[in-house]
Amino acid sequence: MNLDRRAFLGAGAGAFVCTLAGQQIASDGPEPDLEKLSAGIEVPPKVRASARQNPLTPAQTPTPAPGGTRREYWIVATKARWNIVPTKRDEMMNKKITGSTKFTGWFYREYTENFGAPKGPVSMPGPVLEAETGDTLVVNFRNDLKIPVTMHPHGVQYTPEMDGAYKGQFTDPGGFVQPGKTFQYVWDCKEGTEGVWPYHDHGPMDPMPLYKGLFGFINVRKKGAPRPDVDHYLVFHQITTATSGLARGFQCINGRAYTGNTPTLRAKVGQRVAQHITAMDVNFHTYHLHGHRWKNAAGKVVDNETLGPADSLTVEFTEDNPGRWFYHCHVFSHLHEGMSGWYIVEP
Ligand SMILES: [Cu+2]
Repeated sequence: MNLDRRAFLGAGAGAFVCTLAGQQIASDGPEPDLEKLSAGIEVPPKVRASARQNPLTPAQTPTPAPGGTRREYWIVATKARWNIVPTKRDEMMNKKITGSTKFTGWFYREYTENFGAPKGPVSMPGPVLEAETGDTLVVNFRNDLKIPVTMHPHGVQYTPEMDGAYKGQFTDPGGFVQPGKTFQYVWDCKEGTEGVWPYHDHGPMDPMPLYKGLFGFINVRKKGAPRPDVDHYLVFHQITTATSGLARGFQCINGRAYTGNTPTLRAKVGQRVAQHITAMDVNFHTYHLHGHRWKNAAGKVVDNETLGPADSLTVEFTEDNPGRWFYHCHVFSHLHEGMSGWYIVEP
């Protein structure tokens, strides 16, 4: 085990988050050198063998169900500079946020067919992968980062080869996509997989790439079901000092912290609104929305629901209350470090 003094103090004093290549990482400690750490990880045998062949695997494609569609995506893992608090203000407390808020984030970025060109700017979360029950999701993934990363889905149906998870010596090629390489994931959205699910990196450096922004949503809609008028997607997570190298940590929604920087959600009275929330760190969070209420899974009317790590929640209601509202995590320490936003309803 090779710890420099700063890393050792960080690991000893801080909140433990993971052990990578034998090094303990503290979430509030210094930023680890992931490239250096990952260089010490042995390339698993099945990955070594596949690297000599065409790495974009000929799909062992599950056929879409009758009437189903093959939904193909082209996604690149990439890095870009990212500002956590672009306005430098917290509109909730009407207060200035001082100090540096920029770091190098990691992103799943959607491209046009055959990795032609980016479809838009980088985003946190990555693109929403949309399907209906009976469809097959085909995700062509290229890793432009300098360490092995993956895409691991929740909720949908897949074989172990399509798991996108590092499993030591048992790792399949999709669980260790090396720098510059591609892999084709094929996931089945059969009946019973409907819902909104997270996807995220599950490679050998998991969860640090996820902390840097490698996460997104899959939305499998039930075929034929009426669509909401508005879908909102929110990820509750933290960007820690070990993630960013910044002097302090932030409690974030979609990579941004503090009201006015986090997504400002919008809807109109009369619209059917669906809000999808997941949590992606070591904490429990709650989703609280002012001026509104909905039925939870047990049928009880609530306005605040708890999310554990990687839980996903869909809140649905018909909008009936115009005005400027807050949505936020009700863990006060999270709220006051940035985990809140505006929800603006027009009459
Ligand atoms: Cu929280």
